[in-house]
This record gives sequence, structure tokens and C-alpha cells, in this order.
Amino acid sequence: MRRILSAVAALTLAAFVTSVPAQEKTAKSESQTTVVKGYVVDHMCASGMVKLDKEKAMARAKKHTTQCALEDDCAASGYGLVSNGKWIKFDKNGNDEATKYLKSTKRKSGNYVEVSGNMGGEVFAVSSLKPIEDEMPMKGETPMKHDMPMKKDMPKKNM
Ligand SMILES: [Cu+2]
Repeated sequence: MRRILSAVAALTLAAFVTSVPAQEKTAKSESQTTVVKGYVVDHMCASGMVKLDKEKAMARAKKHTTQCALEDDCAASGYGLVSNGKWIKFDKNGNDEATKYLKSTKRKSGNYVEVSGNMGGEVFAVSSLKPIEDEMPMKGETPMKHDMPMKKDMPKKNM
């Protein structure tokens, strides 16, 4: 009898263990963590950009300077991403993360980042923000790798 009971217990335990991953899966898909890439821009400047077509919007977002984003009016309008030519507004945490990033970055423009979080209602609830390598080099232009143009990178003009 004892042996049967422990076999039943083992089976019950096995059933419980195998059911756990399924539950985790459901919980994960419900929280819907999304990863988005784009340029960190303030709302004020971005609102003009996203009226343009996708390519132009991205080019403008890339050129938008860190200094501009940190100016009082720009900062007050809140931050978000210009991603795929569209505006994605950040929540409070996203704003804080963007401010922290903009104040510490050495980039003068081209603030290309990856954010993960929750795209729920009107704002993107940011859980993390990290700078990543700019995937969109401008046509006919070498991507800026340094804050200051290096002499050896400048095209030589021997007239
Ligand atoms: Cu700006």
C-alpha cells in the first residue's frame, strides 16, 4: 500500500512539474514585452519629423542633436522614440531613462537605442533603455564613430 501511495504522489508531482512551464508561457505572453529600436527624440521636435515620410523622418531623427533634446522646452515636452518613421511616446520611467541616457551619452546626435517594455495604451511603458549601434547610416555619408571628426577620416582634397 505504501508503495502505491508514493507512486501516486510521484505521479502527482510529475504532473505538477510539467504543468509549470505551460503556465509560465501564458504569463509571459500576457505581459507582452516588446523590444523597439529607434532614435530618442523629444516630443516637440519629433512631432514635426513624423509628419514626413518614413525615410525623411528617420534622417531627421538621426540628425537631431543631444543638446537640443536636453533644452528646457524639449525636455519638458517629454521623450520617446522615432522608430520606423513613427512616434512612440514614453511613460514616466521611459522619460527618466531617456534623460539619464541623454545626459551621460557622448553622442552629439544619432541617439539610436533599444528599449524594451510594454506597449499598452497611449504610452510605451519602458522597462529598460540601452544605446545600440546605429543601424541606419545615412546615404552617401560615413557614420560618425567619434565625437570629433578625426583628421585621418577627412577626405583629402589635393587640388
Ligand atoms: Cu529637440
